[in-house]
Amino acid sequence: MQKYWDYIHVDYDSVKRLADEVRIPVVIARILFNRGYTTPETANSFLYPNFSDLYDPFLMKGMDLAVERILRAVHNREKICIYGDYDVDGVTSILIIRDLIQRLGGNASYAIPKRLDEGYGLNFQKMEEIISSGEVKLIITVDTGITSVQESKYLKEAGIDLVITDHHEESSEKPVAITILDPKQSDCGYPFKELAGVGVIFKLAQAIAARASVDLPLFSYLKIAAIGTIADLVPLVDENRIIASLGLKELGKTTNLGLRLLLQELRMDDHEIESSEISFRLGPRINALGRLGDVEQAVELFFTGNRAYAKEIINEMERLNLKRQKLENEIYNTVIGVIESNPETENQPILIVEGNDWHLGVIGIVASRLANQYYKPALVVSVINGVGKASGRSIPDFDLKGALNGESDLLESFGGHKMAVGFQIKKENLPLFKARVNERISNMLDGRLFVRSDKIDADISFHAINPELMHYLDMLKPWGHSNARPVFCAKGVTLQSLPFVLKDKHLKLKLNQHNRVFEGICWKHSEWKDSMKSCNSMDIIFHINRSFWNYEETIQLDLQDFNPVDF
Ligand SMILES: [Mn+2]
Repeated sequence: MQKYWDYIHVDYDSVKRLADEVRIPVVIARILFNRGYTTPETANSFLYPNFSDLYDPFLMKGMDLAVERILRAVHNREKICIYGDYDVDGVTSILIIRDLIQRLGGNASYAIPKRLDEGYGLNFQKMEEIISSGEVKLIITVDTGITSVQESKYLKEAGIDLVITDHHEESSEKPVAITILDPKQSDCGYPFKELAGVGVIFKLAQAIAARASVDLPLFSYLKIAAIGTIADLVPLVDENRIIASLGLKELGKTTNLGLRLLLQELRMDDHEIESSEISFRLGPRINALGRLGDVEQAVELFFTGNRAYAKEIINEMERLNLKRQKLENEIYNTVIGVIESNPETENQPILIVEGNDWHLGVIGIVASRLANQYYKPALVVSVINGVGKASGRSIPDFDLKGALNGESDLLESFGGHKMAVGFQIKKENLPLFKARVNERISNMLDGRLFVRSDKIDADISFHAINPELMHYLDMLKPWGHSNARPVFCAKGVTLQSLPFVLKDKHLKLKLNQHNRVFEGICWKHSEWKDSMKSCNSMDIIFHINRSFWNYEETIQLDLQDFNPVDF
């Protein structure tokens, strides 16, 4: 696949000045510069995330009313129902707000719609259940609700108050509610728009802590908020960086029984937790319950004091996560087979694949793997009883929702955002839909294809890779959306010994530059072996990682690409 090495160009004198003023190595200053932190003030607040740098929660539109209504409900002993989304962001939001209400002396039940049967947002069936119970006086939504206009009117008629907290984009009409907390509302002046749903709930907790007479464990909430924030893939900058960074530092020390057992099970309890462990280990296990099982168990895990029950839930998470992987791989491998036997798909600007009765809980993950593998937007359609249900994922800088807007006349339902979409389509409309989408995107791209580019932060010499550099790189963590692992380039590198293939797919090597040697790894690129062996030397681009083996820590270069140099 075609790939570009794309240097981020910065002015050397300005970088040097920043390095001197903040007292950091030039290469670190350069990375900060690349990410837009070009002044000592912004660089320092990035390097030292601080609780006191969090904004005043009352800057968020509607916060006063939300705090007042919740405290009144607790005071009057009204029954409260928390209504949350079925993903990690939703679950962690429920954990915080439910704990908070309990500490205030109130009583809150919670409800989560079923991902497959009920879908995203408030829904009439669940509202009906809550109304007919006859007890609930207040519903607080978390991570959802901003577009549930009809359902909100229904609740109002039934005499139930609604406080909406969400972080998704609003639609043309606002729901009817006591108040709406959502920094993405165009009339909300909150200084940071990119909070996760659980970030909004953390702001609500901060605000209630300021008004209530009960002490609230805001630092414990920060740990939970870090999980939801990282898992929801919001940009890890500004307030999200403070939440993720401070929360992760404390997470390993949690005293919550269920969480502690889960971290132990995942071997995440003996070191400072990395954001990637949340995205690839802890998050998927909570989501597995939402995709294939009963996500309410995830909430129960954090509230139970019963060790045996906690273990049972953790085992169920593990079982469903394995099942999820199996289903996902089956569909993925089928799709890869279809693509490889149709060479023309290589030249199409978007991948659209369909199959019968594919599990709806995993087609989104398959779409995201395809988008990454082929570096083009991918739509996976599962046809069930003549109706196609689709999930799509985009690649950076391409607005998939915008590109599909023009085809909505062919769709039965359609929602999403730039990076992810979901829709339903009648089976008979699929061929026309495919043809139109391909042509539309082709025209947008002027016949070219998407090209993956690796943005390189800085050139580095092997001699500059040392424990001091590692210390400063740690200060730039946690990595995530809008704060990617830095990519370095080293020139004229040679193989110290013959590379060997690991588990049939990875390549392990020893690399030498100016007589300094590092271990290197090429994940999923065992096919690089022959061309590496046959070149005199090469330029490489890589991440610098710590690697743990036998209680020993070494520095490992994680290769992203290489260019043979022959001279
Ligand atoms: Mn969310």
